[in-house]
Amino acid sequence: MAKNMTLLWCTGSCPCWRAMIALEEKNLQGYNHQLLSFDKMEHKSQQVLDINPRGQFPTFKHGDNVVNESYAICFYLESQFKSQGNKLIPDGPEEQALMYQRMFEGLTFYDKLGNVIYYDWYVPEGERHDSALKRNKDALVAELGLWEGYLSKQGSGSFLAGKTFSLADVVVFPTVAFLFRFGLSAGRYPKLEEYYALLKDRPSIKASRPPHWLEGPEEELLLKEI
Ligand SMILES: N[C@@H](CCC(=O)N[C@@H](CS)C(=O)NCC(=O)O)C(=O)O
Repeated sequence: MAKNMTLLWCTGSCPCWRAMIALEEKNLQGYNHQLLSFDKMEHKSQQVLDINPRGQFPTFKHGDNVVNESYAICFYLESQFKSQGNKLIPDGPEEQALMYQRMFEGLTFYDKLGNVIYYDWYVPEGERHDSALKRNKDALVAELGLWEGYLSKQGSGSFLAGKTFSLADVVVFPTVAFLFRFGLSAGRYPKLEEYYALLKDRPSIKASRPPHWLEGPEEELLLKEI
C-alpha cells in the first residue's frame, strides 16, 4: 500500500500512463489518486498549481517529495523501491545503455506523434497549414521507420532494451499504444504491432489503461494513412 503517495492525473495522457505503469510495476497499488479533467482545464486548478507550477498532469507527491515529470517519477520510484516489485533497470552495461538510449529517444518519438495527433490543439486555427501537417507526418513516418528497425534488430518477443521489461518499455509503450489507437496500420508497421501485442495485456499496463478508451475508438483515425 502506498497511502503517502498522491497522483493527480487525466485520462488519455501518455505522461500520466508512464507514471501509472511504473507505480503498478513497483507494486505501489493503493496510492491516492485523483482523476481530473483536462477538458475542464483542471490542470490549471489551484490544487494542481500548488504542487506543480507548470499546471500539468501528472502531478505527483510522495510524502513531502514532489516529482512531477513523468520520467523523473519513473526513475524516482525505481530508485526508492529498488527491491520491491519488478526491477526496471537492468544491471548489464549493454542492456542498461540501450535502455537509457531508448528511453530518451522515446521523448522524440512522443513529440513526433504529438505533432500529428495534437496538431489542431497545438496550433491555433488560422496558423494551421496543410504543408506543415504534412511535414510533421513525414517526420513521424521517418521516426516509425527507426523504431521498426530497432525492434526488428532485437528479434521477436524482445522488449525495447533486451529480454527483460525495463523503464524503456514503461515510458515508450504508451506512445506505441496511442499510435494504434489513432489508426496506425499494423500491416505497415508489423514490428511495432508485435511489440504492442506483447505488452498490451501486461497487468501493469492493463490496470492503468486510459479509462475513456473503454468507451470506444477515437472519432478520427488520424494515423490511418501513415
Ligand atoms: N514533460 C511532462 C509533460 C507533461 C504534459 O505535457 N502533460 C500534459 C497532459 S498529457 C499537460 O498537462 N498539458 C497541459 C499543459 O502543458 O498546460 C512529463 O513528461 O510529465
